[in-house]
Amino acid sequence: MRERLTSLQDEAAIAIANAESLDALRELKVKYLGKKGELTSVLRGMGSLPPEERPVIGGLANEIRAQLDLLIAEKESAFEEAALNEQLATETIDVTLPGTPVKLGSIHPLNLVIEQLEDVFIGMGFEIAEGPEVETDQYNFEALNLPKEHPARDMQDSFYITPETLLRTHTSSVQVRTLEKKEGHVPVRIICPGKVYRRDDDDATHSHQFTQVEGLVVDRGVSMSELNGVLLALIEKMFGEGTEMRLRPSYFPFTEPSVEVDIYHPEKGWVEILGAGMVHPRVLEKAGYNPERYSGFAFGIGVERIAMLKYDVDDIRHFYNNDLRFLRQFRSE
Ligand code: FA5
Repeated sequence: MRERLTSLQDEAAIAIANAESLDALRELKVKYLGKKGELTSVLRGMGSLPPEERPVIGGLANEIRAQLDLLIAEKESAFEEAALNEQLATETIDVTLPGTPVKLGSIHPLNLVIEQLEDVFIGMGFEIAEGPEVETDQYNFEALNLPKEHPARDMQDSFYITPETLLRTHTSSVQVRTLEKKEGHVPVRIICPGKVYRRDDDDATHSHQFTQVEGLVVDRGVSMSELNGVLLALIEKMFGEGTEMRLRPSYFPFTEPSVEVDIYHPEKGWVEILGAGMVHPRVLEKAGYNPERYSGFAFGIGVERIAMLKYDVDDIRHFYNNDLRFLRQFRSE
């Protein structure tokens, strides 16, 4: 039996050494070491051995199994390494090849202008406030000194959702929300960028949905000259030093006095960009601020108008059409 085992060992060792593939190796493993393999079948004859020889033969069989296992494992890893080397050789990546270009978008010009306005006002100590686009009649009109049936409501024809809820017609609704939040404390110094909606007919300079940036300052002793200074700083930062600005007397029920602000464009002439004024005492009072003690100014900037002047856009509708030929021009900003 000893000879059978050693000759089996030699035969298996040669076969393993000559195996040409991983599959062949696996077959050899089954053939020699498997449950129905040759080593097992030799060992089945152990019963016929004298009892004192059994442990010796058993020990030899185990040694042979361990040795063949080792040979197989070594050969297996040699095959695996060779396969990996081949894969590495055939699949090398040429890092000098040009990559697939990633298509980069651009910031929308209206957002560009909003970001620039935010920078200007944050530099002057303003904070950014927010308010809802679906607004109550109370905040959009009533609290701004615009009771129902007030003729000035016609200046801002609205999209109503219910008799008491509408799409806000201006960002001025955030004025009262901010004052209420501040609960009578000063200073109040905020801007609020956002979308607004009106039943205006669309044309080259008007849209039924557009963007405003509201501003509000309330403190002791705030004056019209401070408003003038803030507007001048704004216009110089946005359009460059020496840009001409003019204040025209106007009317808003929530400011007194009220002005509209135009800037001069060499080709377009005077263009209105915002409405502003000193906060009406009644608005302060309704929001819990004593108008004897505090005063303030507010303004509402038309973002599209600024963008049209700054980037020479001749039709407001370009901002909403998502034409890539238009939008790509703002890539490098
Ligand atoms: C108002 O909306 C006031 N809430 C502004 C204000 C705020 C006054 C605070 C006083 C104090 P007005 O309706 O004029 O005002 O709009 C302000 C700006 O929004 C205009 O100067 C203009 O630049 C822009 N605008 C108005 N209507 C449209 C429209 N249909 N399409 C595009 N821009 C518009």
